[in-house]
Amino acid sequence: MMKIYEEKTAPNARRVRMFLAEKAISDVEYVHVGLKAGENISSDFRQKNPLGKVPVLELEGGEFISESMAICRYFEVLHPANPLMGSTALDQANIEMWQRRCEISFMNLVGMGFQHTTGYFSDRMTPVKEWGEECIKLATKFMSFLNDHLANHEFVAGDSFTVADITAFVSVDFARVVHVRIDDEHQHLLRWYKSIKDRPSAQA
Ligand SMILES: N[C@@H](CCC(=O)N[C@@H](CS)C(=O)NCC(=O)O)C(=O)O
Repeated sequence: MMKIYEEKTAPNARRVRMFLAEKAISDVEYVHVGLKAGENISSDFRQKNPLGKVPVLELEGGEFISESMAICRYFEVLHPANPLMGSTALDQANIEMWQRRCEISFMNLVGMGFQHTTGYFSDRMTPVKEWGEECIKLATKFMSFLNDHLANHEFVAGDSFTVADITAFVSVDFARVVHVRIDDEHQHLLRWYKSIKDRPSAQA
């Protein structure tokens, strides 16, 4: 059976679990990797991913794939029904554009905000509190931008649920660790968030 090395609370791991739940793919064994304990930076784990990050997919043939979006892409190609990464060239480009916007200008900033303000990984990096605070500010600004975008769009990348919604949704939830929540005035973002939260995959 395929394996996914991950930690349940890690947002990147959640993106992959949500993606697989949407695709109804369940023939995967989840293997816990303790991040705080540094199991992911052990030399053994670096054989699976030299960057020492989760999630990592191990195929039955022994190949390893890391990077959440690469893992999702692998499953998208094998299970094209219910496309989450687009079918036409235009759809694929639009979804990729929004996925990257959400990942680069939101998810990664929340992650840096978390790491640099809490010192959670201070055994392996040097936290810079001011940088963390700036990242949180920028991530909060992105939520406002997303709210405006969602005023005219049902989903992040057009008319249907896609991987861009997964990245944005997981980032909103993860933002709680840095005490950022959706502003009551951001009605469009709230409407969208509630609709995604109601999907069974949000519990994955
Ligand atoms: N770009 C990577 C990011 C992977 C990543 O940063 N994973 C985090 C968990 S969400 C991790 O392994 N952190 C442990 C560490 O930095 O030591 C992806 O999309 O999978």
